[in-house]
Amino acid sequence: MDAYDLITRNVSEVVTEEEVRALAESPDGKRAYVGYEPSGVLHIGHMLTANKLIELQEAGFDVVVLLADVHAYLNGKGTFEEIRETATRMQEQFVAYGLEESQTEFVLGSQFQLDEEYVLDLHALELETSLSRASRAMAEIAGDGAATVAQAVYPLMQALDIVYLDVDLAIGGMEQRKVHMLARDTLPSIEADSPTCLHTPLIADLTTGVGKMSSSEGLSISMEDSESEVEEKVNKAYCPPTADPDPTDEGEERENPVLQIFEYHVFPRFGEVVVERPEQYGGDLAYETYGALEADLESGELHPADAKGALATYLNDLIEPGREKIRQRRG
Ligand code: IYR
Repeated sequence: MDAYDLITRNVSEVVTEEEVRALAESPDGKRAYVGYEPSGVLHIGHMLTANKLIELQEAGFDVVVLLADVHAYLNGKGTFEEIRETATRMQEQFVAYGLEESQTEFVLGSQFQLDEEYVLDLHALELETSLSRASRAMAEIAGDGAATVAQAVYPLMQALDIVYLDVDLAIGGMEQRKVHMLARDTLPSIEADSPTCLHTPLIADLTTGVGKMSSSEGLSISMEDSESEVEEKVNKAYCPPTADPDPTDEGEERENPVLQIFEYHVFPRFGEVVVERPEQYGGDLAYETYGALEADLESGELHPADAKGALATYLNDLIEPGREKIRQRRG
């Protein structure tokens, strides 16, 4: 796989293709980053952008993980002390999950976001941005309810982080795209370059296939789940024999979350998949590509229950080393 294909594998959007192609020509030493509001438990949504960071490390990028403590505070996630403590735990979990510690720079937002120069640049961006644009950018990050002034400042700080962390590539889930578009439009006003961005897909809600999986609502799989919890959750997942299910009666779009997790988590990290089946049901099935597995589910060759059994096994393999490290550190 060439560098461009590795960089863009499984992404929903690149902004812009031309800019990413230019980065792919000499990725060595280029800097890519993702920012996360600290939360104690690494869940499958974090793991999706982390998979991309691992691939970017393979492609030669230096990776920066921003533990966005000030952002979490502005988004109402708790007191500063609580958020700081969770940031430390989150960093440990990322390393346990597989981010190479020696190749990853972890930065706490408050280390640079309170500097005078940063704050003055922030005010310059505030002058350039309407409240309605800022709150639209936050719609998918802030959740429901009336936006606060803090939530309007948030996306401008996220834009500025790209400049202050001196990164060449900003990564985020699709819910971050409007913040990144705002950054592309407003950063030139402070004589900074428009950032190049990659957006990863969102995994649908596990039990309904509607909307996006969230750790605060519905079922989410996390690094702290036990093996049996992972099995139970995957068992409850929505998995019709197609990658393109019909909308709900209310007209809401549905996805197949089991297939999405195979595509975005299992194949990128394991390369191939073996679905174990007793001889009487046809014996094991081996897949070298995601497409082959999807085709078998659609044709009926692979039963959803067998697909779920295999998915739980692979997910458990993926999070087991991290679980073990978390256990050890807690003593
Ligand atoms: N908005 C992110 C957190 C975040 C991301 C970046 I990239 C930043 O520079 C700052 C914050 C979230 O929703 O978790």
